[in-house]
Amino acid sequence: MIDLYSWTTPNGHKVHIMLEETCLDYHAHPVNIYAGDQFDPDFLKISPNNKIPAIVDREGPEGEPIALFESGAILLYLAEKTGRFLPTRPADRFHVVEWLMFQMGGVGPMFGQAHHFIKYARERIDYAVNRYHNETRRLYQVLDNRLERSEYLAGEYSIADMATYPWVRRHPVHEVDLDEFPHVRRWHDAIDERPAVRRGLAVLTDEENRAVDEPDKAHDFLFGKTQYTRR
Ligand SMILES: N[C@@H](CCC(=O)N[C@@H](CS)C(=O)NCC(=O)O)C(=O)O
Repeated sequence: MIDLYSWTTPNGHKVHIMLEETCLDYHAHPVNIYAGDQFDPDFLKISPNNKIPAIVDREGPEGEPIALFESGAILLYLAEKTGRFLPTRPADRFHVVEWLMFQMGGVGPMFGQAHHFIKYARERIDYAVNRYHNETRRLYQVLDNRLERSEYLAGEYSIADMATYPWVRRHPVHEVDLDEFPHVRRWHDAIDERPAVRRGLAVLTDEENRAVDEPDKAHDFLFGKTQYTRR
C-alpha cells in the first residue's frame, strides 16, 4: 500500500496519473496547500520542502518503508517498482529521463512562474509576465518540434509524458493557444482521453470541492510570511 500526500495541482496530478496507470494500491491523503497543510510537522518529515506530492511506500525496497518527495523522483521510483513507463534498454531509458528532466527543470518552473505573474501576483509586473510568458512559449516550441517527430516525448508513452501533460493542460492559465502548437495539441488530446488520466485527475477533487476558499490566507501560505518563515 502506498500513502499518497497530495493536492489537485499539476505536480500532484503527475503522480495521481502514474498511480492510476499502474493500478497500484494507494490511499490519497489531502494536503490542502491553500490552507497551510504543507507546514504540518508530520508532513514536513516526509516532504522537507513543504511541497506536494510525497509518498510513503509501506513495502519499499528490501521490504522496508520508503518516503519520497519531488514528483520526478516519485515517478522514477514507481516506474522502477512496477517495471512500467520507463524502458529497460539504456538508450530508450535515458531519453525518458532526458524529457523528464526537461519537465522538472524547465516546463514546471517556467510555467509555474508564468502562472504566478499572470494570475497570482498582486501587482502587475510587465517584465516578469513577459519573461515567463516568452520562456513558456519557447518551451512549447521545443515540445512541438519534438512531437512533430515522435508520438510521445520519448517514443512510447512514458513518465515523461505523465510529468508534462498536467502542466500543458493548464495552457489557459499561462495564456498559450494550443492551436499555435498543433503537435502539442495532438499529443495533449491523446493523453487527455486515457481512462487512467481521467481517474488521476479526479483524485482528491471531493476534498478540493469541500475546501473553504480563503484567498488572503492562501496567498500568505504560498507566497507570504508563512512560506518564508525559517523552520
Ligand atoms: N519540484 C517539486 C515542486 C512541487 C510543488 O511546487 N508543489 C506545489 C504545488 S504544485 C506545492 O506544494 N506548493 C506548496 C508551497 O509552496 O507551499 C515537484 O515536482 O514535486
